[in-house]
Amino acid sequence: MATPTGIELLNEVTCPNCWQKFPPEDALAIAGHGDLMGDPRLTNDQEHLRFVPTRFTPECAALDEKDTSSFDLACPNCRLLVPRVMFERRDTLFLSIFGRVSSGKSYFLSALGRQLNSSFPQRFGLGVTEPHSASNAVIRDYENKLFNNPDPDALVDIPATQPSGHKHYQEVEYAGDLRRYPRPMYFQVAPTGRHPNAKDPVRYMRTICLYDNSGEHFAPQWAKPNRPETEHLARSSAMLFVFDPTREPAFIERCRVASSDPQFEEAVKNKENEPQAVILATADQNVKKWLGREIAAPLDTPLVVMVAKFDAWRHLVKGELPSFATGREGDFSVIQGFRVDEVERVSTKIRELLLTLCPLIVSTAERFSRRVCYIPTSATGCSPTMVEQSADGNPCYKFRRGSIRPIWAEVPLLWILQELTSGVVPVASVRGTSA
Ligand SMILES: Nc1nc2c(ncn2[C@@H]2O[C@H](COP(=O)(O)OP(=O)(O)O)[C@@H](O)[C@H]2O)c(=O)[nH]1
Ligand SMILES: [Mg+2]
Repeated sequence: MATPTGIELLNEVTCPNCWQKFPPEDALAIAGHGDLMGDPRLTNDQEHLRFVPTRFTPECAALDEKDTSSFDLACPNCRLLVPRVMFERRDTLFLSIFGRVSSGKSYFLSALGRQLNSSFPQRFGLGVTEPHSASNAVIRDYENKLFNNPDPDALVDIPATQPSGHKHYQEVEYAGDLRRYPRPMYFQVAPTGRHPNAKDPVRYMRTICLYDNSGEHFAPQWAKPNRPETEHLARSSAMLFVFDPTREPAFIERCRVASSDPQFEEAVKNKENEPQAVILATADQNVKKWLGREIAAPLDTPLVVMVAKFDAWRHLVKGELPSFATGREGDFSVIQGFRVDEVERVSTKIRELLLTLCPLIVSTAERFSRRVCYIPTSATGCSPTMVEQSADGNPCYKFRRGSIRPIWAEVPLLWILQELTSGVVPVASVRGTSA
């Protein structure tokens, strides 16, 4: 089916919230008029009313009962917003980020958002747009907090992700049963400028649908396979597990003296550092239950084990990380090539380190997926300072804005993109030149 604008539609749309499949003509419209607030099935009273559209503008926007036009559509099952890009005949990559509480997921997303707007276009000729910008409010807010304070001496932080609340989750009532869905974020990546495929951006464009989770939902007692908060993991095209060395006993032992990061000492005081392999193992079991697969058989879904907060444990791998792209630092006159071989060499090195310090992570990851890549990342490139103790007794960490410099924050996504697509990320040939 084609719309008047020539966009080809899917015969069947998959809702990125409840995963129900529906024909595009069954979509509900979301009212545009300010008086039509609240929908009987949604607990957030800031949501507009959903309705079956019967009248349209020439541009195909639905007209609500107050004659206000709106382009926003919703799923007929869960009534949550489904951005128009999800109706288009185009490959969507679903990516899920998970890991324990405080492992650094929100900081990582903030740094990733930053790199998508800088490193992607500058180095790889990849333009990144937000096809539904309201859905990306959380990541933009994170990015603003961490990077956009004009005072380099300002102390900045990102408040912890709440396991409930409308900012990160959306609630739907099903005959008295309340279900909570993580709010997806949407990006579109397409070749631009000097990218070798820039002449055909539509062919190579990919929509990325990204889920951030509050860590509680991956604790074994919570992550039941029928909880919608975690179901999206089973639907993912690739998964990112954030592993936090500052909460892992073997790393703490090696780093508490050598590293200036206060998180190691804090973890010693805390005493309750449950091995993070438990979260990974729970996710593994739940995903395979969802998919009806045998627990012993690894999936083909790529899994990135992101070993976070690299700035705090970098001495364990003796030195700097190599460049993950061809070309000179800061020289954006030519398209750079992503050095997969170099990233995979680093992955082998990190795997060896993990095998020595927490072998269970490696065995669990490799039972989960046959395509695992171990990638060190740092969202900030520097350690935080503890500025105060919050009311609940937890420390409050902040970073000096001018000292924040992400390390390898875009590498997990580049690796996933080159695993799942071709012609999108320019990949370096083995000799180190741009392809
Ligand atoms: N040293 C260091 N600390 C980090 C980094 N990223 C996050 N943190 C710290 O880890 C804590 C938890 O991060 P957050 O992203 O909120 O964790 P989440 O619960 O997984 O979303 C924060 O208080 C930060 O101080 C990093 O790249 N390096
Ligand atoms: Mg968070």
